[in-house]
Amino acid sequence: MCALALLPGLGACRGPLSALDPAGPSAGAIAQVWWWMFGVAALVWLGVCVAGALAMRRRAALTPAQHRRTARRWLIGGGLLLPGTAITALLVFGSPAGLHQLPWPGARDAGGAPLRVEAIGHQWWWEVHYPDSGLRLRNEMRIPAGRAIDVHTMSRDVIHSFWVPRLGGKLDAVPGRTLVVRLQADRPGAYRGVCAEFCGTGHAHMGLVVQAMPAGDFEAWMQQAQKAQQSQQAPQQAQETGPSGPPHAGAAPAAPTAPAAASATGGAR
Ligand SMILES: [Cu+2]
Repeated sequence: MCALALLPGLGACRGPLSALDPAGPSAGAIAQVWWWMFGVAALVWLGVCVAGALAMRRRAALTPAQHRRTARRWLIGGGLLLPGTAITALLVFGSPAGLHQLPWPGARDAGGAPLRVEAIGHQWWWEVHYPDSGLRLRNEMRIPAGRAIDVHTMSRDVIHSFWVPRLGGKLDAVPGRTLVVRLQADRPGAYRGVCAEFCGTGHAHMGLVVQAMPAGDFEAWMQQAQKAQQSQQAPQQAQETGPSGPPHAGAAPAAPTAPAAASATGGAR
């Protein structure tokens, strides 16, 4: 009854940072596993309640033979069958969900070849780099809706964790390593992301927004952003006399952050 009373609270599972409100196949696979685990855990909890009630019934004392038989049943049922079934079920349902988060070729590339984007963690902001175009954004990632995105995570200082709950799994950004997670947004919209690994005093404010756009709009934005970046870089290069260091915390790293062509993609939920 207590569990049933909590069911209305499940309405709170929706929201901009809820992994239970998926907006793409990668996040959907994770949510599916979560609901299976929730359902099975609820059944186990009910079973324990029933077993507890039965155990408290007044019963005649067991004979030694009955005691041995009961102990054997618990050993086989609770020690072998139950964990064996649970682990097998977890592998059957969990492994496909894990595969959804990996950059496997072919499986879900109906929207075209996966787009490679780099998410580079800094204290305390995200640098988003498009290797194909050289474009860089700050705390913002633009992607085409309906197309797989392979996010390569890295870090320039400490360990961060890249996570856009409604689009896919969480992945650490580790100094000296590059890890890859596949995201996808089924529909255009704005999806919030966070750093999910404590990385210092500014950690709580280390968020980003993923703007999923219609494919045509994304291409148009990319071309416009590249032109804007080139026009910005030209006078900068003329003024600079030394090598350019890393961008300071208050500036976007040589990148337009919000070209006008990419503004109408819907609001964050
Ligand atoms: Cu952090």
